[in-house]
Amino acid sequence: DENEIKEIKDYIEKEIRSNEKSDLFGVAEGKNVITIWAESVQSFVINNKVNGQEITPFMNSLTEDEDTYYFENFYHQTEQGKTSDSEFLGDNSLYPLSRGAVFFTHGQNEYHGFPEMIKEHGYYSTVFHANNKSFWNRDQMYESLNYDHFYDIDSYEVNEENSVGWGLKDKSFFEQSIKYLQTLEEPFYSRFITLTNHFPFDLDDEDRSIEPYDSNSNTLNNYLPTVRYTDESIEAFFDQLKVSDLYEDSIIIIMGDHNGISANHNKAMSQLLEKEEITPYDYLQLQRVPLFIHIPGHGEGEVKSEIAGQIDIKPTLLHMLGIETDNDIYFGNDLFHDDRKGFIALRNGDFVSEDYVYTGEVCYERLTGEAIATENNHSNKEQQNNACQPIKEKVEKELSLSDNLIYGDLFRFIDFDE
Ligand code: GP9
Ligand code: MN
Repeated sequence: DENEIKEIKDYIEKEIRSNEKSDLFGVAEGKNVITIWAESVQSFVINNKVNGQEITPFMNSLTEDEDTYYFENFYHQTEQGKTSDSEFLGDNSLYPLSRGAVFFTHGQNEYHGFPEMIKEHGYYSTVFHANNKSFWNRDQMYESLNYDHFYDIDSYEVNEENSVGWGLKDKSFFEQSIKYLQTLEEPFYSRFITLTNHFPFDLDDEDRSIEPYDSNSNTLNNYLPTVRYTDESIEAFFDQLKVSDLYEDSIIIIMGDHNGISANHNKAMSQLLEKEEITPYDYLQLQRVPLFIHIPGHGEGEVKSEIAGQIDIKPTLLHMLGIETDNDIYFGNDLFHDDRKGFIALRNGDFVSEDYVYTGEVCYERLTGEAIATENNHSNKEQQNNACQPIKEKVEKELSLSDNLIYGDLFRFIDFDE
């Protein structure tokens, strides 16, 4: 175990950690951290119009807001654990597992997650989500991650009128949550996990502000009005935060948890995106989900185009709070740093770098989508190797180091106070 831990620490020192501080280090020191895990929201809806109508007017407005950073090349990195994988990535900056859900299989491990680290700085951590507390083994994992409280379905009034599909509608969810949020001792960290924009995207007519899309995929058709509904619920939540006086003392993060539209709907998706077909390159690019970091009063927000991923959330937020990560174990980077490792690994071994997209064993130019070579195309094998192979090796290495930490429950043996 000692050798494994040393190997991991050495890797992080060499490949991940930066010795400089980002410009935004400490920008949110002592502020509340309010995160919204936006169920199944993908980036293709942002600033996109269908039938002449905006899908997400509120989030679109945030892309131009002076207090907001919008990351347009931000990827989800989840696998079978879906939402729970995205929570795991966000809190730990470790990779979820390639099969099963780490929330289930390793919910009793020791971790050194975001809630635990900020607790030492006086933070109280909560999750708000209107589902059963044992779903995805959340109650167990949240305890391991040192959350102080989970506002689960028992904290909400759920009835026929305010529910649809999977349960409580997002608007009612946020409305009912505010009273709890107001009682929390500050500073706090809270994650709000939305639900309405979940497959199969059921929505009552009265909640539809835009019409469904018209294609051979009912899934994609119904996705648009439910995404709009979630967008409206987030806008209303911003207003509620302002009214309740929590807004000025908080930073607000909105992140898509994973894709909602699978490859089964590629035909309809190509119609919506006005493309001839959805290639494997396109499909990988569709794994982008929005990330917004909203800092009231900041005034320097912009659209960020660098590649980024869910693995980057923990170090980014810690640094914004002015908390050092010198001894921490993590595989992401501070998104406000230029000194980054240069790739985003998806859990299946596909990856994106500033120059390339690698998926299905083909290496593409990231900006043009043009294939550099295929594995079977020997004449171009050398080009392929020069381009993607060195990154591929790093990705494999990094995923296996993260796996070793989880499978070996190695945090038990690491002393973070030294
Ligand atoms: C259910 C919610 C959605 O509690 O997290 O789950 P998902 O299927 O997206 O993982
Ligand atoms: Mn989800």
